Amino acid sequence: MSEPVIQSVIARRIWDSRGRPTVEADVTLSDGAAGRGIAPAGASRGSREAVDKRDGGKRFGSFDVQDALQGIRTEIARALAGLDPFDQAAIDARLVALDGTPNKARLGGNALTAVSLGVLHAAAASRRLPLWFYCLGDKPAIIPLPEIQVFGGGAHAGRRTDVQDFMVIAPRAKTFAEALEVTSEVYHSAGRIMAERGLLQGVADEGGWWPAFSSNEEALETLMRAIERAGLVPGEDAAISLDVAASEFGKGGRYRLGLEQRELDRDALAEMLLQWCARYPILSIEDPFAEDDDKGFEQFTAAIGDRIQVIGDDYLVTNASRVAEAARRRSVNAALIKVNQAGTVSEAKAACDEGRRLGFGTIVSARSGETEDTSIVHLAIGWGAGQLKVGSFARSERMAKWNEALRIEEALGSKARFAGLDEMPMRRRTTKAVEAGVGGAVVGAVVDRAAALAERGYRGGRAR
Ligand code: 2PG
Ligand code: MG
Repeated sequence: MSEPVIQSVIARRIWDSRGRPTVEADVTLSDGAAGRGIAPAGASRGSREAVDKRDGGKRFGSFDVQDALQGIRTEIARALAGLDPFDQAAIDARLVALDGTPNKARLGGNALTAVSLGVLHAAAASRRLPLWFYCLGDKPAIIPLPEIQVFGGGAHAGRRTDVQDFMVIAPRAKTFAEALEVTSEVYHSAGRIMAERGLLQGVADEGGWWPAFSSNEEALETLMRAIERAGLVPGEDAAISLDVAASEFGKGGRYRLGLEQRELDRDALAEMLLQWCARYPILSIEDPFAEDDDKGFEQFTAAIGDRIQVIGDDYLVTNASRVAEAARRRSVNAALIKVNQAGTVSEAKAACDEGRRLGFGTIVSARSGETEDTSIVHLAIGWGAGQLKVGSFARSERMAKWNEALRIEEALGSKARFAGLDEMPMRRRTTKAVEAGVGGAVVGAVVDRAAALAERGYRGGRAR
């Protein structure tokens, strides 16, 4: 029997977790197998990301996607008909060439993402394999470490805090299931504390508690109390991970903390973050500086990259060349991986592979605008990423993904290894890009101060 080819691509508008239009593509093969791809949407985006095609105008807050759908129904459907669905690289190269722009603006990153994922799903369906298995092949399976949001701020919560995500990681968890148990306790304990303090205002875009704090650090303190209130030891049972998303409030080396009504320069922001790392059990910080601040990233990673994970999100935009350049500069030691930031499955996988090759931590991530689609969980396992970021521990567009990971972990049983902290760059250490070293004199002095603070304030995973 001959191998199947792509027969049809159908596009429709569906609605995302913010109630905004998004693109869904159904791809059918000549053997009857079908796959569905859905584009998520970011709110805090890097300027070098693939651009979504939106209609503008008055309808649906200018977010409608009729033009993107039209491009799929005409040009894209015609171009893919008859192609080999198992050659994802060729499919994606075809999509990129068809679009013809550096940022996918003509056909839209949302259109390309949905179609690219749709083809991948159809190919897996044709082979009668779950997506994770189709992507993994004969490589060993690693169940990723989850980082899960407790408070959501920044662009996801009316900028009630400047820092966007306050998350937890469960360092002692032996399984994904255990990591979720720890998270559940911390999440609900944080909600109870917020209620008691009269600060409970509902949830932010990714399901984390909508913060009503008067400083960014108050969120960290509350998170510490939440961990303790849950009967857990901060730093041991539950550690902290931040997404500063600093491009949202900084440019040209200057940073405006709206909540605290103050402006910091690069060194002052570094000092604040290093002090937080000394006072709180922080294991990971994403986008600590704005996307244009190479120097901030370099100095910060030199100062603390041997102890914590420093992730580039808006900074790297899931681009393999930017990952390689960041490794050369030693400006981060981990890469966030989002398919729609690159615009196709193959480009996102290339960024993930490049990160793995260079000893980086790699974190497959959802967007703030999501759907019931659970593809990213399969990709995280299929690509051996080691870490997974999906948002918080509420709302079904988030829980669908955590639950999917539980099912895959169960299906794999003893055949899978839970990554735990092992896939974080501090543990991997396979590259010079994450070697310890102290950068500029300013940051060097800050590190000494941070070390002194660590002695006094925070030690061995226990707050004093
Ligand atoms: C991020 C993501 C997910 P957004 O910054 O990492 O939290 O947010 O999808 O809005 O870019
Ligand atoms: Mg981010």
